Amino acid sequence: GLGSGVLYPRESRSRELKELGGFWAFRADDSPGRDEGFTRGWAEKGLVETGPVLEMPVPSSYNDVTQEAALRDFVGWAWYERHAWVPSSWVAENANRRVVLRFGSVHYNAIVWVNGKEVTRHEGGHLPFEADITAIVRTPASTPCRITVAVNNTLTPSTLPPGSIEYMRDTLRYPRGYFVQNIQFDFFNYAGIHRPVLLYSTPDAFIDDVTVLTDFHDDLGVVNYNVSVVGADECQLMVSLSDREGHEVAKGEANCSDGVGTLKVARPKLWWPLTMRPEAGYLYTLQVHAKSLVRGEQREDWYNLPVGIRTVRVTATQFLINGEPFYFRGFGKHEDSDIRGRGFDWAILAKDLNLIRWLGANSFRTSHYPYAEELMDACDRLGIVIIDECPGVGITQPANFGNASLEHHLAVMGELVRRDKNRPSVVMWSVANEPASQLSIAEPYFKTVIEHTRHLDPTRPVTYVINQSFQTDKAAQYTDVVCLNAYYSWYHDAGHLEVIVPQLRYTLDGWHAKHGKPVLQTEYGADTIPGLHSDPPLMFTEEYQVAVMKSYFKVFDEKRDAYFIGEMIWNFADFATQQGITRVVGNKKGIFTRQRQPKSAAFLLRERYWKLANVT
Ligand code: GCB
Repeated sequence: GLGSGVLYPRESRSRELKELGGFWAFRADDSPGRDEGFTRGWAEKGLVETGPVLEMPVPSSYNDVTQEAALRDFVGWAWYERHAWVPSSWVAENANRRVVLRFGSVHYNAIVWVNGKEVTRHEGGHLPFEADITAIVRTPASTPCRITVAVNNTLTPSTLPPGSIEYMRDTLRYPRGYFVQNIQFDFFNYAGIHRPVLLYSTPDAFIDDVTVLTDFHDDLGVVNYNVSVVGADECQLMVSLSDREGHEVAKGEANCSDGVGTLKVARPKLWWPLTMRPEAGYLYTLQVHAKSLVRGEQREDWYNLPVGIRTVRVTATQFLINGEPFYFRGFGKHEDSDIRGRGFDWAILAKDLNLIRWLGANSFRTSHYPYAEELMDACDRLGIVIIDECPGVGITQPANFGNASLEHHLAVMGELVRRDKNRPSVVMWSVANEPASQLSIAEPYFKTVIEHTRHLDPTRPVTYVINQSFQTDKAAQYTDVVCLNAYYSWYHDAGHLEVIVPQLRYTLDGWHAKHGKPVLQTEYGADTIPGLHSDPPLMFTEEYQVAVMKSYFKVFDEKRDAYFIGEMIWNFADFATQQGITRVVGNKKGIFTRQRQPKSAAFLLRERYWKLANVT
């Protein structure tokens, strides 16, 4: 629940962690009702004891790892299990520690058992959740505990993203039991344990959450902190801020009962986006030290939080970071790669970061769901600016605007803000991508979601990404920035490059005139099969993608000094989608292939982004 923090687990003097990556036992429940795991007690009896298992890597999507089409397209409960030793120093009688089992993300619904006892459930992929399992692993100590996870990727009209199951009962045309999962978004619905699983341990009186808000005036940096400690009868907080070299630049104390205070830093080194200053992504470290009493005994806990001092503000025409106009040079991305699907991978992460820097880009949008914390950490460090999007993609049917949808949407924004609130890289929240914002119901719906998000975090602008026209959209009035997706000469006027300039000009001007807000192009592009060539350009060739880009650039440059605050091409790399007649083994709008090799477009974008880096 949201009653607690979800701090990224970091080692410290008082905190230890243990990664549970590697092979887990795995079985997809292909019984007709997909319910055998529950009726036959797989969690209670053990997965290995109740049937055949595969070895499944964690983290990874399970879909592309085997040769089985049925597993690639599986819908329903899939089960994972492994054993793990809990270090005895964590559970010894006088250890006075707690043991937490944490999942970086599991898609979509998850139920977790330890030694056959349910310890937590979580709805929704892409966000972390955890369970305090101290009581269960303490007895009997010195045996490995058994961790079982059931994962269900079924989407409904009120999940985020939404979907629906359609049963085909006409047995003349379909085999018995045939059904399809209809999804309302353009990427493959990968499933499994997608991000690292950890066991970690803290003292039983522990730092549960830290929130920082930063500001600066003239030559004084301000770091407001709010710390909550759980499990202590009494406690004192010592906080100190040190610079990159480890020198303390400010310190303070607070009583845990309120846990708030302000640190002041003379001549602060501000957090700047990549290429805006020679030194980008400057991070201080906030060391939080809690000294507690539990039943008269002392406890100490330490947690170190990276802190970037920066401000974000939006005017009618500009996006300001540290008071200076910021122009987004970026793209939409996906967490997507061969074999692992949406599974976290350090090598893919490193490659993507290197390509971002190679391009001279400074930003991206986490289309269309929150990305791994390991990536977010790197962006904080490197000065890469992020529009942080929740999984609100495909909200296109009236059935997706009901109370259950809204409640879940609000809860997801709560979880997202709780996870990413301290990140300097995150400069804006996106609550949705291309919703049916022309519907009347969209107006109160997005008013509520956006106001809720602003209430959770008054310091960052809030937006959603629009594919409606300025005449039909009903909810942009509630956003801080107008974010637009458009595919001129692609989905409309296919092949007619000459429509791009007039249509884009008309649209950008129309949006700005109507709302008096800065406008950002969050998507534009063209599918491109690498190696296809034609001059004059034809759709799907590398030349066509380049020609589309050049036409957009013309208008972007016209509007840049007026109200136009940035460009994000769709997409960084090719990515997997569900099968369909418009997708040739996936969406091919990447400027890189799925294997991260450049198409012609990548070189053009690189030239442009570096040129813009030097003028903006
Ligand atoms: C969009 C969507 C994105 C798609 C893209 C496309 O507008 O936001 O998810 O992949 O168009 O290529 O059609």
